[in-house]
Amino acid sequence: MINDKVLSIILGGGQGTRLYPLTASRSKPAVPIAGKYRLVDIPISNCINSNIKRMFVLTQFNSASLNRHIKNTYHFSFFSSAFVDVLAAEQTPGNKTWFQGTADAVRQSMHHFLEHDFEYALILSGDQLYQMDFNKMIDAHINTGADISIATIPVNAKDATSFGILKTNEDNLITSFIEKPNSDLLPEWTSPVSPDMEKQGKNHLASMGIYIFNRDLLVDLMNDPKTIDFGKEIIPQSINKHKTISFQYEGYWTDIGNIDSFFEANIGITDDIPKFNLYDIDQRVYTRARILPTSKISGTNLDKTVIAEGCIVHASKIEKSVIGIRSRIGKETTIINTYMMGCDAYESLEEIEENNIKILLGIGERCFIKNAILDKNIRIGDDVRINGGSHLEDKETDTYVIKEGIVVIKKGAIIPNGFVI
Ligand code: ADQ
Ligand code: ADP
Repeated sequence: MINDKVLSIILGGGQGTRLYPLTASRSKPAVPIAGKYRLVDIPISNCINSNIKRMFVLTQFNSASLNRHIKNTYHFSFFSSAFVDVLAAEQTPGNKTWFQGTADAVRQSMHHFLEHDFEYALILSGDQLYQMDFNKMIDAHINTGADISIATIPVNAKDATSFGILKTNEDNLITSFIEKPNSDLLPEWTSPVSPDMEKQGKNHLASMGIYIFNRDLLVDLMNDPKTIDFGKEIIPQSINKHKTISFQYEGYWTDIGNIDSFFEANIGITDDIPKFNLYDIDQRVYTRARILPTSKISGTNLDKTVIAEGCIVHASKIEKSVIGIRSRIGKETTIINTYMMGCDAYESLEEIEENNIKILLGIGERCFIKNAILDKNIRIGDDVRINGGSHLEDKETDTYVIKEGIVVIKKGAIIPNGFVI
């Protein structure tokens, strides 16, 4: 059964500069995560699991890879009204600019949404890792007679400055809201939270950037072209004017907007009990069914490591790492605390011979790689040493970027034998 009252709008990303260089040649929703998925699979899967099967993904760049992934992954029955459509910023006679912000992205795409019947618009962020049943939030929205609902989560003071912070009354009505407050303002912005959250020092209530709007109100709010962002204008201006309700969530939720949090979220899935549970059959994460062979591993000591399908691994040791689809790793290589995204294709023995390829796709022999993200289709030669960590300064070269100690090897980069970072 499809929830035919709700239309989902996934904010796929602006220019994605904080995730550079992973977004150098692809839009943010297409960034590969957890060895075999892409960022956009998370909100799409949450919607499918909540029976919301009409989705628009708004993105600044119309990347071929995003369209290809969505087209190849989300096939719905011919007889169903379900769809996932990508809407990229487009020039029309009335609109000559790119999306200026999140509200502007929704405004510019409004004519596409209004072709569909819906009562509630569910607006989601494209760069968050979480598993949430949206039906509970929709029920609360309807039962409280809200105009707008915002999903909220308790956070600590360190994180609070990166989020919209709000206060509620005893009926969960939001009474005040401030977008990304300075730390000196935080003492005025605490909220009563559960004893468990209190113990973790999480006594500020943050917006998760997940909103439900009643259709007519959204149409109305989008009529004002001066409002650019939900967080900066639409939400603060709606408090005390429209009935805006907080729907408090206490499960795992993380924003993966920058390299540091992206890295942490990926490595996090190697934990004994990962906070993001890919093994929950009721909360499946969907992605493209690629029909790859099983992975083949020889002589490797594996510890807390996740290996996707189609890999050929001869490494001596892999620890606390995520190894993506079709990865090839040579003998006597050690990999620690690293996210390797994998490859789009295999190289055949004929190709290697005919093209006289010296450095093969994947990682060569006797390498040491630690604290790194290896984008897709990289070629790392033999005896390469990549030792990421806080001792390294931020830097960019043709083949890699260092951000907060994490070495990011760019997509398709060739790292010669013996290279040291
Ligand atoms: P931010 O995440 O900082 O805060 P923003 O940068 O506007 O807000 O991004 C929200 C979502 O929209 C992200 O998924 C982003 O990729 C996407 N996005 C940004 N610009 C876009 C554009 N031009 N076109 C399409 N998509 C775009 C917001 C709220 C805070 C809240 C946090 C929770 O403003 O109040 O606390 O989300 O993460
Ligand atoms: P990304 O967005 O991750 O940077 P793309 O989606 O653009 O990458 O490319 C991935 C797709 O391209 C894969 O689905 C794969 O089928 C195809 N592809 C890329 N390189 C090759 C290749 N050398 N041979 C065959 N297919 C390829």
